[in-house]
Amino acid sequence: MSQDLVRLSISGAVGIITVDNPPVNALSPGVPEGILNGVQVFNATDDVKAIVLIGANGKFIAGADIRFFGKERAKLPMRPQDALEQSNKPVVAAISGFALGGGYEMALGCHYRVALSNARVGLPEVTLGLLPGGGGTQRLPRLIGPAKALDLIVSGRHVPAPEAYGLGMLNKIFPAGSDLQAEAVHYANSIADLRPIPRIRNMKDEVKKGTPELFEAKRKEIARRARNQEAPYVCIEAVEVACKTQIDDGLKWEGDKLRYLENTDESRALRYAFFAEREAQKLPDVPKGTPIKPITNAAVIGCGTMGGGIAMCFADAGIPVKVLEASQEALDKGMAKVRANYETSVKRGSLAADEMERRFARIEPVTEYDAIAQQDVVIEAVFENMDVKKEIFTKLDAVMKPGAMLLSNTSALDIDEIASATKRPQDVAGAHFFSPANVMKLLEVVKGKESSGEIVASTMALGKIIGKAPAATGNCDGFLANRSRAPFNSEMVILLEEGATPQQVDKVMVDFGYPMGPFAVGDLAGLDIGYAGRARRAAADPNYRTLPIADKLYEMGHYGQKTGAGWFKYEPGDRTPHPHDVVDQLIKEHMEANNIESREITDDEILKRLLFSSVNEACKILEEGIAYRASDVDIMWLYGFGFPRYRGGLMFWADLIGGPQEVYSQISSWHQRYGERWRPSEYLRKLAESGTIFKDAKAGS
Ligand code: T1G
Repeated sequence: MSQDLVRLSISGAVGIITVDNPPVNALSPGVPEGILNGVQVFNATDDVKAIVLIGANGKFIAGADIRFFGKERAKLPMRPQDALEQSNKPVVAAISGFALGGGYEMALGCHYRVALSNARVGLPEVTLGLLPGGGGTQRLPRLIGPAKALDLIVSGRHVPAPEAYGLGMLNKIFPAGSDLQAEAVHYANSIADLRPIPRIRNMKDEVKKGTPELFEAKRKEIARRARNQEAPYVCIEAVEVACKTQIDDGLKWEGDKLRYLENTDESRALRYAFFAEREAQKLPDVPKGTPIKPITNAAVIGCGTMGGGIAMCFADAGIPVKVLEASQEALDKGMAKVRANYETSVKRGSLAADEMERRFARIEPVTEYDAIAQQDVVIEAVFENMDVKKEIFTKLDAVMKPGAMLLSNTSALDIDEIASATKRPQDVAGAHFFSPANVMKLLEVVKGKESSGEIVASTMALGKIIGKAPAATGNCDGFLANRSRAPFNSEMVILLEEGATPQQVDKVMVDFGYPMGPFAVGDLAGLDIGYAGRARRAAADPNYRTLPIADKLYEMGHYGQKTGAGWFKYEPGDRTPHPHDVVDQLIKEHMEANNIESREITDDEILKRLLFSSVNEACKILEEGIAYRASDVDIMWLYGFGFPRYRGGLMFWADLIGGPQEVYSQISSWHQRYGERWRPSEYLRKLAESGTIFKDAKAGS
């Protein structure tokens, strides 16, 4: 078995160990054994003077097999990376594609590391709530120094080969497209007789730079981003251990910490999120192998905040895009905003000026529909008015080439009604971006009843191409994301009617892990959007629970930051939220008018009122088959609403705090107290009774 996953061959005096475990050469059971065997065989083969470790299919190794964490794993007589390091014949790691986690740790066990220029390396374990547990925290600081090692291990970022070479993580780079095996064998011959063999365990100088100040500064630097998390701090401590102890003691310490971290809720949640994002790509009702439409260029209708941001997504992905506005004035204004967005990134240092110019040049402003007729995909991104959208789709139907993807960025409107404005509803789908579109990763792909499998699969593929996390939904008011969020948005305001304050609610959610509190988010997005949505839902549903405090605040002209006040008050040029006396007065008047006694509302009640209301709605969405699976709900909440990733997502978190039974019991008691809006969904009741957990819940009753 392990021989199939790892092949041995000889080229002249060089033994070659090839890892071949599709799709990413993960270190699944059999692979570590195969590598260990290869080192032993070639060390016992007299004709072999040097060894190359390489991956098949243009990839090195993606790291440990994440599916096996939290489970019993075979214990090897020796870890392959240690055997590589102790080999009596020099070993060269030949890296193409990626060498990540345990993959790069194998390369650190080797004595030399060479790579193609388009490869990338890294130790991303912290993104899974782990630490590099295969020697990375002890070897990397010895190779490149603790400061640079800290940055890479605590961020988990992938490092492009040229940068990795500059950091000292690689010994040599070959041009992309080179014959890596041939180059690596040639390189191995050139170092075969060099002595002493450069083993990282013998490098003592770099770790002397590990001062207490360095580690304290790192702990301060990550404090906000790493709130409520353990792994980032363990990663810092691991590098500190590397600077203070013998490597074998450090390796043992590291291994113990890995076994601890892999059983934390934080790591379980992050590993779940990793797979949930990939599971979301799977469309049960679209046949595997459905052709993907070409996406070599694009068009966006509308160059407002959303349209401009969407255009940037294409430009950032290297795809030329035309942006169409009705008037030259609107176009100029929109393009100026796009340029300003790019200039902000350049000022922040996250984008090079020359790259900004290249991206900006990919966006071509146009004012005529004929100018976009030959584009492969067009995304309508004008304001949320059905008549305007239908008028645009009628025009698109008239001018766009046959087979073009006709997508709408609508956040809630009926995609079937939009498609009915065309003669090709099979080519229409929703591509719902979240604001700011060039930043937020979620792409909600909305299937119309006549959307073809091809358009749905192509829109999902579009999401991946432009670096988004796509997830699909059926058609309903608000689709999956906003419909599941709507009860949360209501409940937070209703809590004010009972005595909570916007600042208390926001603090609860920020302490839970959100980057911003929901009231502050409302002020940022604009309270006019919520007002329109509530009016639409109230018109459609006589039982809709209105929010008089929110409506009055809007009707008084308080739209949030854009008017200097909303739920909070803002000083000019300062986004810091301050309590808003008008809101306090509205709450007071509401409670007096309705004879409501203010009561002490606990933080726990606030958290569960907001999140359980959305769990219940998500169960209805699953029951109706609007969502394929509960983990898609989690992808929407992680990437669309900033739900803290180390809690896995709305449904995964609900499992952690008791699952369907706990949620059903709590919601049932609120149903007694508050009436219809808290009626538990049938689907939730069945989950509670069947003992199923949320994260495994699928569409249908
Ligand atoms: N384990 C198991 N499955 C994996 C995997 C892994 N490490 N990486 C990818 N897959 C699956 C993935 O679920 C998908 O499956 C398929 O491979 C293609 O993945 C001891 C503790 C390598 C950059 O964190 O970042 O080593 O959906 O769609 O876009 O110190 O996969 O097809 O069924 O993502 O080309 C550290 C995780 C592990 C790297 C490729 N390593 N992987 O991206 O393909 S912990 C990582 C990735 C560790 C040691 C520690 C990406 C990729 P399916 P994909 P891609």
